[in-house]
Amino acid sequence: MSRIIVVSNRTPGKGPAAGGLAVALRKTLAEREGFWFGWSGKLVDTPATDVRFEDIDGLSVAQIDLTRDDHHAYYAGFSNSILWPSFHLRLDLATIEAHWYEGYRRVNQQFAHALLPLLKADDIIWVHDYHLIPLASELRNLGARNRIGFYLHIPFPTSDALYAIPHHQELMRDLSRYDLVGMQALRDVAAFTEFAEHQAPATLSGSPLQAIDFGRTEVDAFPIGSDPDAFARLATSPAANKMVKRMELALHGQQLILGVDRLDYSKGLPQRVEAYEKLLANDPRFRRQVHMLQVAPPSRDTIKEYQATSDALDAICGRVMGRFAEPDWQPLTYVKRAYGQPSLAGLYRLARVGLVTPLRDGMNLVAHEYVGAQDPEDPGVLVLSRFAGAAEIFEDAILVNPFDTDETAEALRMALDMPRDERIARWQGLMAAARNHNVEDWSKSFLERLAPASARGTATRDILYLASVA
Ligand code: ADQ
Repeated sequence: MSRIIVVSNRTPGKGPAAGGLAVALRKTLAEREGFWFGWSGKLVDTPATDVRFEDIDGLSVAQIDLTRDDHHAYYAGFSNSILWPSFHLRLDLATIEAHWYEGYRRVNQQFAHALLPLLKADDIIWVHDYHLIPLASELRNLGARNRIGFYLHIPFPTSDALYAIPHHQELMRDLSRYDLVGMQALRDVAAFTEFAEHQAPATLSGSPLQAIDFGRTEVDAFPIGSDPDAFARLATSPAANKMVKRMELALHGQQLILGVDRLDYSKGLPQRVEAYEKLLANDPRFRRQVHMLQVAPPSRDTIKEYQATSDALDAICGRVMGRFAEPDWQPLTYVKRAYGQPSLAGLYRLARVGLVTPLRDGMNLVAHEYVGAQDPEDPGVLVLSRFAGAAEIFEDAILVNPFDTDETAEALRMALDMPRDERIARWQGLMAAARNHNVEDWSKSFLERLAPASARGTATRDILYLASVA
């Protein structure tokens, strides 16, 4: 059987804190052989292509170092100040510095040069996420003929947002050099298709036309998930119980509304707290009866837009405290740090409402984890943004428009007032959906589709899109 080579910006670290994705891919690599390739986390002064292999808890990991300047242009620059905001439809938060593209390209070239000598002819390569869109092109330019797949963990943008990205046509051409492109949701595949169709030569004039040929590229939705049964077990583990006991003491019987996110503007955190403020303002019976806990560890905090989101969240949490807190009651707790999975599982299980309201999200694994951790006899309610990929899967959640804080406040009221029978019925639907989309099946189905046609016994679907290159 072919080896699997997983490539991502960072390789998994030591210790048990790995998320579902790392656990599932570790398992795949253990069954199939292969290694995980990525940046070591180390910054150096001169570019290097030498690769260090390391065994990390039984996983074979190959790492390279990057120069400080390249890393800045590639990671904080092109990836997270241009691609991330544009793909999340936040062009207002994008910073466009043309030279970052060169650093982005250079790092992808460096990855390709370092990876190529490690490859066997029949290795299957699985590249992850927006940092590495050009990797297949760079490998193919060096002569690699392997099957190469790409998985986009974040949403695919609408055509308008894509047009705003410098070098977007090169990026689309880069996508066409993969054999398989996987996206989170059907809406992402539809956005990709729309871009490809709008790029038809007939719609443009006055520029030299050149086709981007997607004839050898399959594009499909492969919604990622978690391991909901593992979360169910974790939620009743001693470590989770410890957290539950701590929180129960603090709650004094109040119902818990829980948010768990990286501190990122895509997660809709200020809007979420505003919705909670409206709940308390509109319906005074909830005061002293509910408590909101928002866990949001800082991420990418060297980027100024992230600092601004953090400031906005500080301000609105302060406003809600000032407006509703009493000497002996606080309406909310805001914790800016990460917790281990057992503690999170305990919090999920305790929460009457899982409030997952990103403005836009590829999938959102917190929604999956919340569902997995519930008590089947007395489950909580998932309030979910309709702009998360998870909304395509979780029909039994209360779906909201996170920009409409009145609607979210009303969803909170419904969730808090929901009778147990309805909570159980909804949760059963949610848990079935979470199991149907578990992360292990996700990994298997992507790799099955990426296997050579001879190994699958099916012919590659033919898709041909024409596009123009100005
Ligand atoms: P993220 O944007 O990071 O992932 P998400 O899917 O919610 O978002 O995954 C977050 C993971 O981090 C979860 O496993 C969660 O438990 C963990 N996490 C979040 N807050 C935490 C905290 N305070 N402490 C500890 N752990 C915390 C990107 C895309 C998503 C997509 C995933 C996977 O943006 O849309 O679902 O990749 O493809």
